[in-house]
This record gives sequence, structure tokens and C-alpha cells, in this order.
Amino acid sequence: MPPTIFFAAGPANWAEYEAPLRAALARAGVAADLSDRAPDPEAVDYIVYAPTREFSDFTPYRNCKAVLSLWAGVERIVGNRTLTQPLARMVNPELTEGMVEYVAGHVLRHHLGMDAHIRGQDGVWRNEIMPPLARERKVTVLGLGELGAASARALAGLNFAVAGWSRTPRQVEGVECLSGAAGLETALRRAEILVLLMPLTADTENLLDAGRLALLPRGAAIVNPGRGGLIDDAALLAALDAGRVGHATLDVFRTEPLPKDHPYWAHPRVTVTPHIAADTRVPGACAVLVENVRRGEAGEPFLHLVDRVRGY
Ligand code: NDP
Ligand code: OXD
Repeated sequence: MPPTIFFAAGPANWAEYEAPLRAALARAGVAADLSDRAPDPEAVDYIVYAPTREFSDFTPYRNCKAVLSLWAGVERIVGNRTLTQPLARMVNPELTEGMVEYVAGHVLRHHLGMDAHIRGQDGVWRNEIMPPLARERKVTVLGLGELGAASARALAGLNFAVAGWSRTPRQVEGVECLSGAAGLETALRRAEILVLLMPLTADTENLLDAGRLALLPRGAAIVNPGRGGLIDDAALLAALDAGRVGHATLDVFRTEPLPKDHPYWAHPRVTVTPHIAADTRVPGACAVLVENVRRGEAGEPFLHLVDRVRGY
């Protein structure tokens, strides 16, 4: 019997994914019954999941071999006690490429001081302020996983003086790699531009609180495409108001969509982007989903498994 894949990621995703996923299964020679309905939960072998739909009770899916997330960040499912099956998150080259481009673009914006020219066209020829070269600009990336390491590498490739910080020691070519509590302090003290690419876990929630924000050089820029909960919002707003933080480019928020009356929208030192740093593109995502189903059927280890204890 071919395995049953229950696409539980909601109608909008189903409309986008149904045809490409069927085509990807066929191309890979993986026979499967794919549906966005599961009349018999016990017959389900794989669940495709996204937090875009309320789906929280995995108990009836007793024979499910794996839950395959369309999202890279799994904070909304990783702690679900009804989920006993392996959980795989989304990792694919297109997601990484998108994130690298977002990070490089926003870091360059702050590095080059582009806003002064974009916003300040008033007929006055001001050529006295030149940005330093990238090699004179210290950038820190918090998180050196799939996306953080690729972004740090790309920034180093542009000649920035890049440091990165992770939970366990890492090596990334061209990047000063730090870890542990002392490493975080060093990483923050040097960060003229700080990029956050960490998962939201019990250990990382509010990582950037008032005390740690105070370690940043005066006027530092923050770029956060990681998760909103990594930053203490009240502390960030206070640091922005006082000019201690020069600018925050924020892609992710505790509540999404960001409520209309949230102070970030109108703050002159904040740029809001609507969780678009790195979208999961359908073709790359289908390839990963299909490969994991193939592996499951062949009894091979799944790709990109989440460590449920670590939380990412
Ligand atoms: P990974 O799991 O590959 O990497 C996570 C990194 O964070 C690792 O280097 C890890 O350390 C580090 N880390 C985790 N916990 C801690 C801690 N307590 N202290 C220090 N370092 C820690 O994740 P990805 O790079 O794939 O993705 C990162 C995040 O980006 C996702 O979780 C998601 O929230 C966000 N994201 C945002 C998108 C957007 O469009 N805005 C799109 C996709 C993802 P170690 O190396 O030691 O394990
Ligand atoms: C995310 C994603 O985790 O879009 O933010 O994959």
C-alpha cells in the first residue's frame, strides 16, 4: 500500500502545494496518497505541517512516521506533548539563499548609511561623511546554524569583520566564532551591526534584554529575521528612544501580523518587514518533503530532524 500523506498546512498552502507536490512525488518515483483530508487518522503515514493552521492534537495519528514542517522555525510545535513522532523542519537551499540576500541587503543599508540619501534629498550637497569600508565594520551574527552560518559567510565574503555566536563551538570560514556566556558578551560589545538568526526556545527568549542591549556600541543597528521573542520589545523601544540603538530592522514579531497600533510601526528608528526575510519557496520545499517520505519508506534516517529537548 502506498503511504498516505496528510497535508495539514491549511487551504492556502494546499492550493500552492498540491500540484507541485504531486509532480515532485511522481518525478522521484515515490508512490503516495496525498490529501488535505484525513478521514481515518490511523491511516496517515506523514503529516505536512505549518503553523498557519490551528492543528494541535496529534494523538489520533498513531501510525504517523513523521511530521514534516513547511517552516524552518518550529517553536509553535516543538513543545506539543501530543506529538510523539519525529519532527523534521524545513531546510533548503532557496530558503538559505533568500535569507542571505535579506541579511546582506539590510546590513549594507545600515553600513552605507543609505537612509541619509534616500530620505534626505533636499538640494544640499553633503559629501563630507563617507562610510567606512566593510572590513572596518564589525558585524555579529547570533546563531550559526543553516541560515546564520550562510549569512555570516556571505558577509565575510563582502569583507565585513564578522563574528558569530552559537550554543556549541562552530567553525565558519572567515568568521570569528564564539560560544558560551563569555562569547556572547564579546559578540555584543563589538557589534556595530547585529543580526539575529536563532530559534526561539526557552533559552533564547528575551536573549536581547536591557542588559545585553546596553553592551552594544552606541548607535548599533539590529537586524532580526530570527524570531520576535528573541528581543525584549520594551527594552528595545527604550534603547531606540534613547538613541543607544540606532536602528532596528525587524522581520518577525511576537504577534504576527504586527498589530496596527504597535509602536514599532511608527517608530522613526524601526523598519518593519512582514516576515518575508526568507520565504519557503514551493519547489525546494517539495523536494525536501518528498526526500523525507522516500527516506521514511526506505527505512533511512529523516533529514533535518528537530531535537525536541533542545527545542530546535
Ligand atoms: P538552526 O537550527 O540551523 O541554527 C540555530 C543556531 O542558533 C545554531 O547555531 C544554534 O547553536 C544557535 N542557538 C540555538 N540556541 C542557542 C542558545 N541558547 N545559545 C546560543 N546559540 C543558540 O536554525 P536556522 O539557521 O535554520 O534558522 C534560524 C531561525 O531563523 C529559525 O529558527 C527561525 O526562527 C528563523 N527563520 C526566519 C525566517 C524568516 O523568514 N524570517 C525564515 C526561516 C527561518 P548550535 O550551532 O550550537 O546548535
Ligand atoms: C520560518 C519560515 O520559520 O518561514 O520563519 O520557515
